[in-house]
Amino acid sequence: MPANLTPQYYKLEKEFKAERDPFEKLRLARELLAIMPKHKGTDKLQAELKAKISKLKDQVEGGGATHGAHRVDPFSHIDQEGAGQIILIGAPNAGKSSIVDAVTHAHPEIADYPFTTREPHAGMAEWETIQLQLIDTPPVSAEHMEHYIPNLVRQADLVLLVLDVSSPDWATHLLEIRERLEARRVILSDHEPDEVEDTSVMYKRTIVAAHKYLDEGGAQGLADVQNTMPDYTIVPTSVLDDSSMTSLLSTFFGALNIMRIYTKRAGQPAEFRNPVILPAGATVEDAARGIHKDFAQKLQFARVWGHSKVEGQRVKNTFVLTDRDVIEFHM
Ligand SMILES: Nc1nc2c(ncn2[C@@H]2O[C@H](COP(=O)(O)OP(=O)(O)OP(=O)(O)O)[C@@H](O)[C@H]2O)c(=O)[nH]1
Ligand SMILES: [Mg+2]
Repeated sequence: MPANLTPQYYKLEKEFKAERDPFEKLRLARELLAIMPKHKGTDKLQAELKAKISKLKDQVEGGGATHGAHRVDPFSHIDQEGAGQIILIGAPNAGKSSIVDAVTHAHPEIADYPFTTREPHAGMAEWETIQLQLIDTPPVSAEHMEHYIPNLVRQADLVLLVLDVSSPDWATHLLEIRERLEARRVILSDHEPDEVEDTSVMYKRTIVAAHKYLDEGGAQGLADVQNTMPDYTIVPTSVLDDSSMTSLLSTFFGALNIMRIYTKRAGQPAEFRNPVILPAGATVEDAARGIHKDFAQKLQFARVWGHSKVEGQRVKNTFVLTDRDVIEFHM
């Protein structure tokens, strides 16, 4: 019985065969299985593909000890730390490492020649009472993009697209970066749509750093970026302007759509150092669960102070919290 595979299948299969990165290969294999027509004629193909998926799964999950050690690409995943993971993407020399150097304790190599950064590196930035994780990456250009970059972008909460606005080349670089990522089904976007028709495509919320805006030509470049990308949040940045770095971190916090909830024990002051980080719109019950999974079940009531226009009132478990609320749980 003929398999009757579609042109779409053959196209994807070609991509699958050419892909070297195991994470991406696994994703493509699952996609292939999903679009494969399911009938007698494809039974053998389906079984083969399922075996490949299982092998790739072992590989990316670091398992499969019984099958011998598999080499896993060390750069395809960076463990999330802090309240959000932000990946910096940009052309060679745009200033990505300089930004990471300015706002975190990491000290990446910075130089006035392109392709200085060879590997991704994470650094933690402190903003008010929270920590944000920034990932510095090797540059993306028309000639080259490290194969793991799209995966890192997929896994991050937010992208910071770094454009050197003091150079008129920023527009060409923007186009090249977009094209490179779109070829790997990652679309930099001013917002993440609620629904996407093609689930293999990922839209990633992107903030733009109009970097080196204080340099010669920077003011014009900034204005041009604002005109070209009217729907994006654009932050003028320069390592010569400390306040621009603080604005950047505060913009990240806003775009992450999260809130900080502080806890207190009855009769004691609130603990303002380690907030519970929750998605905006979370409830008292979500906050309890965020601390411990048993907490939510045992919870009798809570009192909330702060920005939700309540001052220590008893509230229901379904009460919707606001950023910087203080909560006291009663079990
Ligand atoms: N004038 C000025 N120079 C900057 C600024 N930010 C970075 N630079 C300079 O720009 C050059 C490139 O900076 P990097 O931070 O290494 O750029 P990168 O994007 O990490 O470069 P690659 O690792 O090659 O992709 C260096 O000479 C920096 O000193 C800035 O805000 N203003
Ligand atoms: Mg760099």
